[in-house]
Amino acid sequence: MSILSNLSRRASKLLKSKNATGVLAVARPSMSTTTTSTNLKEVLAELIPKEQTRIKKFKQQHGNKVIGQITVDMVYGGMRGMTGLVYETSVLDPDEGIRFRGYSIPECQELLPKAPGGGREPLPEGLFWLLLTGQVPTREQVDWVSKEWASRAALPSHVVTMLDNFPTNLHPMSQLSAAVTALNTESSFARAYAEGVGKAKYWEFAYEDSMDLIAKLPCVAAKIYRNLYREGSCIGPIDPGLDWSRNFSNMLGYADDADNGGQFAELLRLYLTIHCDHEGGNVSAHTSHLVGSALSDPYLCFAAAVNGLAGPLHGLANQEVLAWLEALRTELGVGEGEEVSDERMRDYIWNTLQSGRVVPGYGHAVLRKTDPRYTCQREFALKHLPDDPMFRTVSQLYRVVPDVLLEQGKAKNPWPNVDAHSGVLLRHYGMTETNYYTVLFGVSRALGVLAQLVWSRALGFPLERPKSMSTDGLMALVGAKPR
Ligand code: CMX
Repeated sequence: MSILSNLSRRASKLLKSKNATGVLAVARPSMSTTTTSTNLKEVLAELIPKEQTRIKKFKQQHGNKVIGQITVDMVYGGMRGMTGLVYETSVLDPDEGIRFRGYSIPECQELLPKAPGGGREPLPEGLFWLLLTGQVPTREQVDWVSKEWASRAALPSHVVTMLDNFPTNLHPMSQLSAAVTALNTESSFARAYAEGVGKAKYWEFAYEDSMDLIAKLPCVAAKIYRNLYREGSCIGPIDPGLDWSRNFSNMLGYADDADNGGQFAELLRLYLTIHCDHEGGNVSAHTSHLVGSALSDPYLCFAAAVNGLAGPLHGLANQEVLAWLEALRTELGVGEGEEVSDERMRDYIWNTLQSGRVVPGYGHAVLRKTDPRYTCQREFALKHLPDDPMFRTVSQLYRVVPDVLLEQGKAKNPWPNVDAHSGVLLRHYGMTETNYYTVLFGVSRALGVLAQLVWSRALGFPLERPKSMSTDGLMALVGAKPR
C-alpha cells in the first residue's frame, strides 16, 4: 500500500473514534451548530466569515506541513491515492462509503425531513441544506428550499426551443449538457463578474446561479424525457406546494403514481439524495471544480460535470448495467418468474470478462466494500418490489459477481457500486428508457458539485493548475535510462 493511502487512512481514522458503546462515532464538521433562519443565503452569510477565518489560521500554522509523497505509478495511474484537492461537502471512506458533511446515508435517511403525509425517504432539499451548511435542517428550512426552487424553475424560451429542435438520436446526456450551457444566459455570476464585482461577493452570485440551476434542472430533464419518449407532451406546471422530487415526478409524467402511494416519487427522493456527491476526485465533481477554478459560471461548470458523468466508466454505467442485464436474461433465456443457475450466470460473467469488457456496476476507484448507495437501494427494493424478476437477477449477481472478479484477480474492489442497482428500480415503475437514466444521476449530482462551488468561491480557491511532465522528463527526473 502506498504511503499516501496509508496517510489518508490515518486521517480518516483520526476523524473516527469508538464511543462508550463501541459504536463508530465520526467527528462532525465544525459548522454543525444550528441556525434557525429559514433563509439559506442568510445562514451561509453567517457561516462563511467564520470558516474563512478558521482556514486562514490553519494555513498560517500548518501550510508548510508535508502530507504525502508522489510516485511515478501515481502519475501514470490516474492520480489514485494522491491528495490534491480540498472538497468540503462530502468525504469517501474506502471501507465505509460516503459521508455527507459527516453523516452516513443511513443517518441522512433517519435525520433529514421527509415528505409530508408519510414520506419515508429524505428530501433532497434537506441534503442540499446539509451540504451547504453542515447542519441538519428543520422541516421549515426544507419547506423554504422547496418553495424557493419552485419559484425559480421557469426556463427561458431559447432553451425550450433548442430542446424541441434536437434530433431524437442526440443522447439525453448531450441534450442536458447543451441545455445547461445555453442556460448561462441567466448567469448572475457571469454578469456580476463582467461588471467588475469584488471577490468577496463571488459566492453570493455563485449561490444565486446554483439555486436557479437546481430549480430549472427537473424542467430541462423532464422536457428531454417527454420530447424523446412521450411525443413532446407538455411537462405541466410546477406546484409550489409540492417538493422538488414530486414536481419532477409529475413533470416526467408519473403523476398517477400519487394514486399508488407515490412510490416512484419516494424512489426519486432517495435517488436524488444518494447520487448527489461522492467527494471531490470523481470525474464529474473534479471537472466542475476545475472549470470553476477558472471562474467559469456555475452553468458552465455543471455542464462540464455532465459531460464527464456521461462516460461509461462513471455515471453512464447505470445505463450500461441495464443493457447488460437485459442481454444476460435474453441470452440465458431467463423468462419472467424464472431463475438461472449460479453456474450459468458465472459462465456469462466470465464471457463478459474474456471479451475484454468490464462488468458494469461493479468495482470502484476508491471504495473497497459494497457501496452503501447500493445497499440502501437494495433495501428499497426488498421493501417495495421483492418479487420483481429483474431485482431477483440483480440479487443473484450480487451473490455471484464478486467471487468471479476475485478469481480474475484484477479489480481491486469486487463489490457493487451505486449503478448496479438504480436502473432496476426505475424500470420497475415503468421508466424503461435506459438511455435516460444518467440524466437523473446528473440532476442529483448538481446538488453536490454546486454546493461545493459556492464554498470554493467563498473560500477564494485559486485557479487549478497541476504540473504535468512528459515521459522523457519523468525518466530524467528519476534517473532512468531513456531507452
Ligand atoms: N469488471 C471487470 N474488470 C474490472 C472491473 C469490473 N467491474 N473493475 C475494475 N476492473 C479492472 C480494470 O479495468 C483494471 O483492468 P486493467 O488493469 O486491465 O486496466 C483492473 O481491474 C484494475 O482496476 P481498479 O484499480 O480496480 O479500478 P479503477 O480504479 O481503474 O476503475 C472503475 C474503477 C469504476 C472505472 C472500474 O471498477 C470499472 O470499470 N467498473 C465498471 C464500470 C462502473 O461500474 N462504473 C461506475 C462507477 C461508479 C460511478 O462513478 O458512477
